[in-house]
Amino acid sequence: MKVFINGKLFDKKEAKISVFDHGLLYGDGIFEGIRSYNCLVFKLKEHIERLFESAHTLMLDIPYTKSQIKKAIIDTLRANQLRDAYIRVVVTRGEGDLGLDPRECKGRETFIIITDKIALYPKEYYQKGLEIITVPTIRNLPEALNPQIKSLNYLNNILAKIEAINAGFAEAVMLDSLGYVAECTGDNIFIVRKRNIYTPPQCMGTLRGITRDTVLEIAKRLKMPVHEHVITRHELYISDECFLTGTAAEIAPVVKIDGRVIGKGKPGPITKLLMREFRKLTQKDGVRYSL
Ligand code: PXG
Repeated sequence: MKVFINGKLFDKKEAKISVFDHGLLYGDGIFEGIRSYNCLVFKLKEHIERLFESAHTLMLDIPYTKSQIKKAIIDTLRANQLRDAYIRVVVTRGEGDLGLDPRECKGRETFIIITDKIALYPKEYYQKGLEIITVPTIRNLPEALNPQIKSLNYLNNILAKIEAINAGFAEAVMLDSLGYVAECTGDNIFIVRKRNIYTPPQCMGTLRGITRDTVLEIAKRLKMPVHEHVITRHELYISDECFLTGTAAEIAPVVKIDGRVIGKGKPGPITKLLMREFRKLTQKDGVRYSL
């Protein structure tokens, strides 16, 4: 495997950065998780835009233009001969000294692209649906560390993931400080009730997921009523269908939440329709590259 670091491709074994990198020392950096399907990079523009938005708020200078990043991603995919890939773009504050002050990172920011084969969730998750739980750790407050910044500091989500795993579940629903549903540890959440589709508004302590936005677009195109609206736990429990969205998960049906069966206890018809439409889109939309 070849890894892109600051303009050069390295073999996996040689792909190393400094222990003084503030990405490691403080989680001071940002990332994007992107996918390509059959030589089409899905929603590349949107991912690069979100990367620049995260960087803007953190006052992190990305040492490349958007089009240079696009080219670097495609060059790395080609170097690895990957048709279907998971692409991780990481920008850290770079090498500094042992102090928080970002001004001490005098070198360039570290820019990394790792591409690999995709590690999908087990197939049965998609056929049978997931059982998930709400966990005690609340999602970061937007006033503290806004979840819309896709930063290298994922401890908030990792704590929630640990709580789910300890309880024997694969995924956690995180609530906000008022007890409303925010999102899962690496996915956004949707419910369907009486043929209406609901997802929490992006201001409610959630990442503005690109898969989330894609699902909203698909649903609107199919003339399904969609609502970006606060969701309570009660509304989760009484929903007819529930599903999660994310670049890694795509659309994953949920059939049980906190022991309550959702709908008929199997992936619902609207979820399955959206899964099919999403799959179609990934096969035809995107930035094409040749190997
Ligand atoms: N919420 C959170 C907290 C996320 O981290 C999403 C929602 C979904 O966003 P997208 O834009 O992907 O629809 C994410 C995305 C990984 C990985 O390797 C994590 C994500 C995406 C891809 C890979 O852990 N998180």
